[in-house]
Amino acid sequence: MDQKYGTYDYIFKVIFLGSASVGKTALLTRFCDDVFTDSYQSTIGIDFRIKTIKLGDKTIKIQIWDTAGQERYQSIATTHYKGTDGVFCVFDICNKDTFEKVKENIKKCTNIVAIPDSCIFLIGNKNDLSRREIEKETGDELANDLKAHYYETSAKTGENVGLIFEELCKNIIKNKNMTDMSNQSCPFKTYFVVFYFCFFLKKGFFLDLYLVYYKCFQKPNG
Ligand SMILES: Nc1nc2c(ncn2[C@@H]2O[C@H](COP(=O)(O)OP(=O)(O)OP(=O)(O)O)[C@@H](O)[C@H]2O)c(=O)[nH]1
Ligand SMILES: [Mg+2]
Repeated sequence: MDQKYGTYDYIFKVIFLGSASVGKTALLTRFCDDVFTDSYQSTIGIDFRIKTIKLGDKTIKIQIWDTAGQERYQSIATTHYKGTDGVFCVFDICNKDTFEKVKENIKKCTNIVAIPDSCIFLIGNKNDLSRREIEKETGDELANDLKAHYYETSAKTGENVGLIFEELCKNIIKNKNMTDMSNQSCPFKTYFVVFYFCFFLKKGFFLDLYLVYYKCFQKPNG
């Protein structure tokens, strides 16, 4: 279903989660500005950017929230989880500790907002480095376990950075369309049952028929 708001078809809220220094801000900066810096400046609290992309004939505005990995800012981050459509949970493939925090990071978010499994992406970042501690298969296994998707990226080279945003947006759209369809089919079934109930009771049949008809065709999800 089209959601036309001005010059774009969809607007989604996407959030980056993960331990400190895994490359959340670097991925965001690579995606929004196509630049990378080697210096590390930890995010304080939370930050956000907006980027518009084209997916086929649809224009999608993505509101990207970048949380701080440092523990002392976690309470600030959790207040911004509401309304999230999709999640990138990032770990550093060269740092096992950050991989072991993944489940905890996802749980903190999904305790506050319900996010479909298909809209949770596990991201193994820094795959330009050779000193990896987490193999690709291990990342895949955890993603399977979480029923999430797994991608390896490099904010440094830009590998897969555009792809993860496109794939996440596709999944969010797919999920929203499925939800719309199930919301629309249900009221019709309900009114159909009410109609037959009225018919067999033969009480005020024509009035009931009129009410059922009116409610069914007035609006799809009324
Ligand atoms: N080689 C390499 N270095 C990276 C990559 N991504 C990030 N870095 C480096 O890792 C360090 C941390 O990156 P940030 O993006 O600031 O990490 P963060 O996850 O935002 O950290 P917090 O804001 O503290 O939560 C920086 O020095 C980056 O240059 C990558 O893909 N490859
Ligand atoms: Mg950061």
